[in-house]
Amino acid sequence: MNAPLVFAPEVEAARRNGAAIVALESTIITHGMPYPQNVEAAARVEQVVRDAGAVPATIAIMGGRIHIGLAPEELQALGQAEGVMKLSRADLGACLALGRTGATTVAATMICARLAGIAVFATGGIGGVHRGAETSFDISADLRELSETPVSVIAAGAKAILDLPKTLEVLETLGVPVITFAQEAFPAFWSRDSGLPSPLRMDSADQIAAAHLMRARLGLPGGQLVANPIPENAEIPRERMIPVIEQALAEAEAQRVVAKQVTPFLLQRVYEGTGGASLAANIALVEHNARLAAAVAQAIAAQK
Ligand code: PSU
Repeated sequence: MNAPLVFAPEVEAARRNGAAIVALESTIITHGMPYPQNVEAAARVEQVVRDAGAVPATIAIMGGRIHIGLAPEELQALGQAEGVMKLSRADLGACLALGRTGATTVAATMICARLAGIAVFATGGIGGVHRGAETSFDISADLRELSETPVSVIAAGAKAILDLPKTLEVLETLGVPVITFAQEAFPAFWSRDSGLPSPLRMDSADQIAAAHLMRARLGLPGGQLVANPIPENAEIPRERMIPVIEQALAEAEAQRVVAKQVTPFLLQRVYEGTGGASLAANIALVEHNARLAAAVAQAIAAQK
């Protein structure tokens, strides 16, 4: 393979020294949060990773190359850019070939992280099975990527705008380990408890690292979904989220929002419907995930 990768100096040094690296995605910056909170949050998440003893590598596509780690000016530019492509497995190659600017979703970030030799990736929430998928067929490519690409993804579960029971069913069918950190219930992004039991539970970064490395020893392809519940002091209880989400879904249907626009549309409507509280919660949970990801990346480096 001869992928067009370019490493930020901080990431390059970490690779040379065998230091722990945590990949971070960029769709959350361009399509998940408004400017300027998106850039501020991305910079803070990078700092959380550093403070926790690992090196952050925010991934994005610019000028025909996969950037593994962004300079502060690049992050600023990306956070304000118009017409940025939202990239998944299907369009990553096309974006690079055309020299366009692209933000990587969970699926595309996993692909790039693997190319860069990075085992751990922190985000907010993965994509999943959308409600009404039985007629729309709208299932995020994030799910299949988790079954194919050996990266552990630390998220606060799947976004609660999705059909969570169906999302867990598809992950099970695809053979993706779903590990919730330190509780029995699978979390629901803005809320700690989805009301659904988690397939697996682990209580330490060492256990998560050991499970990651064991899959490789067994020759099993694919990664792991590590669901890290949002901190208690930042959560929005499920009862408060349900009507906001229902309203957002009804508007999406009325306006016939489809395909890649669905998730950004719903996140924006939920932001408005909660008077901005969903954004504060989203930022808190990403930072929380970045901290756990740094611990898992260090545990993998130590156990290797
Ligand atoms: N986490 C967040 N906000 C986001 C996302 C994750 O806190 O916006 C992005 C991720 O990039 C994820 C994408 O891959 O949402 C899912 O989009 P879709 O449902 O179209 O696959």
